[in-house]
Amino acid sequence: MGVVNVTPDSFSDGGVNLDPDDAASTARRMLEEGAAIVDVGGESTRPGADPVDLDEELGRIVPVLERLEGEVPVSIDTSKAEVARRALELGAELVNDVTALRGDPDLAGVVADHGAYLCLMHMLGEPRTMQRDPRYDDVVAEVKAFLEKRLAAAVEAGISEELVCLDPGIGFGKTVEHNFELIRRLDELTALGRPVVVGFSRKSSLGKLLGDPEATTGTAAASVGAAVAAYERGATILRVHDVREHVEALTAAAAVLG
Ligand code: HH2
Repeated sequence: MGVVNVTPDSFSDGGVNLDPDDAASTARRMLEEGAAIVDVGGESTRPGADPVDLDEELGRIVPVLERLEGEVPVSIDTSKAEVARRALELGAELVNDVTALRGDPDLAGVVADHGAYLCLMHMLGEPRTMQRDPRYDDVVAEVKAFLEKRLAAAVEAGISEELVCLDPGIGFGKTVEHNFELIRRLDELTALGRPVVVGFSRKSSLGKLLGDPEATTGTAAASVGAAVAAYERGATILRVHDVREHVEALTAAAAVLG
């Protein structure tokens, strides 16, 4: 899954794809490089980010999706029902909701009505405050219990279980150690029986691991290392910014694993 953030403030590619022509050509390039789907987002969820209002978010993503319709498989990274509805009308197939259907009471109905795929992600708190001293007794057990509950809520709302994938939410209310433990014990999440998505790409835990305590991003090479380890432990969808590097590394890893 390639990432295209149509935002001025995303933590690693903010501003790069703000022009819809640039965003569409980035998405097409990612498809050529081997992405199966491109995740288009109009609101940054980086730590400390402020929410974006509906018109602003629509104004960012609609022109991009209009340019991609029918050409590139699209996932829409949003928590807003109205943004998801417009995106699905414009051909998106997956709704990637970092609030796991807790943000907008109308989102589940929109996903169900369109028969769309859905990604449910774990987040502790909300982006503005989530990195202020996150604590868990057992991060993996708590993330697992949360995802199980949100999956049940999605099914209850009429979304077919076969259309749902689950994501531990790397960096969303987690310390560096929490993030690595989630990947180390990923088998406990794949045991839920749904495909697991991992988005470690360029996240600050990678920069911190490599010795910069103030890092806000991580390198492509460190991202690839984390993605390959996650893949080996059962992740099926890797959400990444550097598609070519990840496709090459994962192709080699797949050949080794058989
Ligand atoms: N991470 C980000 C945004 N959306 N969705 C899922 N399912 N999983 C993730 O790990 C995830 C996500 C944050 O990364 P990015 O989109 O690059 O930055 P920003 O939120 O600043 O736009």
